[in-house]
Amino acid sequence: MTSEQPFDRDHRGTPVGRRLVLGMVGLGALGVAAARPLQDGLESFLGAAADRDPTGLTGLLPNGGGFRYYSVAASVPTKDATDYRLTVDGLVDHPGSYSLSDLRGLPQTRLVKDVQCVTGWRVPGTPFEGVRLSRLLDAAGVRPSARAVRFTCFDGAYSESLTLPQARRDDVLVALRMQDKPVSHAHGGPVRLYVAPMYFYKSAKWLSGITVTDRVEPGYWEHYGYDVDGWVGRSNGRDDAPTV
Ligand SMILES: Nc1nc2c(c(=O)[nH]1)N[C@H]1C(S)=C(S)[C@@H](COP(=O)(O)O)O[C@H]1N2
Ligand SMILES: [Mo]
Repeated sequence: MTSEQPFDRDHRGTPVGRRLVLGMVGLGALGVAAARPLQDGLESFLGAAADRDPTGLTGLLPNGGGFRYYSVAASVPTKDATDYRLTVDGLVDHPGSYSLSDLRGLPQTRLVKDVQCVTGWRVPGTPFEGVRLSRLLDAAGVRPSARAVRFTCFDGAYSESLTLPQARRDDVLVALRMQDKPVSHAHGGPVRLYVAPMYFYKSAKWLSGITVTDRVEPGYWEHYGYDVDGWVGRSNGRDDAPTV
């Protein structure tokens, strides 16, 4: 199957807040010594946003570890063990919700693979750890009419989707840890999706909802032309080396 060129290869056409942050991250290329004063300046410039989102902006320069920060929402609330919930609903026999400690109490799987963004950047060998999505689906009792899974986020804006066979893969995690630390707010913590074989836009940050559906509903970036089946190296008109 041939895929069409996404018309928005650079994740453009998004709200101001994200552009501002991307501009800031770009300064990391100037190096540690140059970045420090620039970062201080940007932090005061970004004061209003930082007030609303105290952990989201500051850890990015100069130690981002190769990752670029993305959010389509101008600000994202912070959630932790006291108020985080992950709901599972839709075409299941047992809808419910998980707290962070519920998720921590389930068997954890650790994977170490490259991360590839559809805009071109790649980060080698990144550990992700969490609960297999298939375990949560099995616990919920997926009904026979189900075909797909939709993911929603507490940023109030982003969404993603997978077919049921994709969602049941062993390398798809509800991730609690990234780079051997709890997933930080900037990286979508406390809980993000991790879809190892697909472009990183599939790995929804700030995951708050898993809804089992009867058909794939294209996610946020897919409405802008990205492939729903976002296999690294086999979609979006790209030929990157696979990540798995
Ligand atoms: N909620 C949410 N999840 C998201 C995004 C986003 O904007 N919002 N961006 C996606 C894209 S395009 C990428 S490359 C990665 C970036 O993850 P990072 O910020 O941890 O580097 O998150 C993905 N998940
Ligand atoms: Mo991306």
